[in-house]
Amino acid sequence: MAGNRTFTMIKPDAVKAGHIGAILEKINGAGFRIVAMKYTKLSAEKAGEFYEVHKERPFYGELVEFMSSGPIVAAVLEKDNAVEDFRTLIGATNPAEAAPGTIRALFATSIGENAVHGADSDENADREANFHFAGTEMF
Ligand code: 3AN
Repeated sequence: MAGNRTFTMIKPDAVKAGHIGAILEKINGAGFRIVAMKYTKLSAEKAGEFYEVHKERPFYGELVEFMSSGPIVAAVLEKDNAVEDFRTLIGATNPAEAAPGTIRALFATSIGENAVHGADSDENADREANFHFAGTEMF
């Protein structure tokens, strides 16, 4: 059923700051169902592979280093219109521009360390979910 799943990560900054519980509460409160979830740490190689689309961007090295700097929570979420609704829930990439009450407005500290990732299309949600989870780990 295309269109009803998205992929997210709670990033190392938010994990380190102790925000896992509060962020999951916002996610559940917004009506998302957890399909898959794991507490894990990306190697620099895996982070580089995950963010391959940003390889030519000037912040790529910094992004890979940050995303492999500590544990993360990776999850697949389900809801009608999941990708778009989750992007609305997390707010703009730059927390200074994120709407009040969004996850990034509440928990992110900078454009680079912005608390959560949200897939930006159904196609990427699918690719990212399969990058982190086997079919037998999604329920
Ligand atoms: P989003 O995460 O909102 O989809 P993208 O896809 O433009 O934003 O960027 C992916 C990730 O790269 C962001 N979540 C952020 O961690 C990092 N990033 C984006 N823009 C910058 C920037 N100008 N400087 C440093 N890191 C950035």
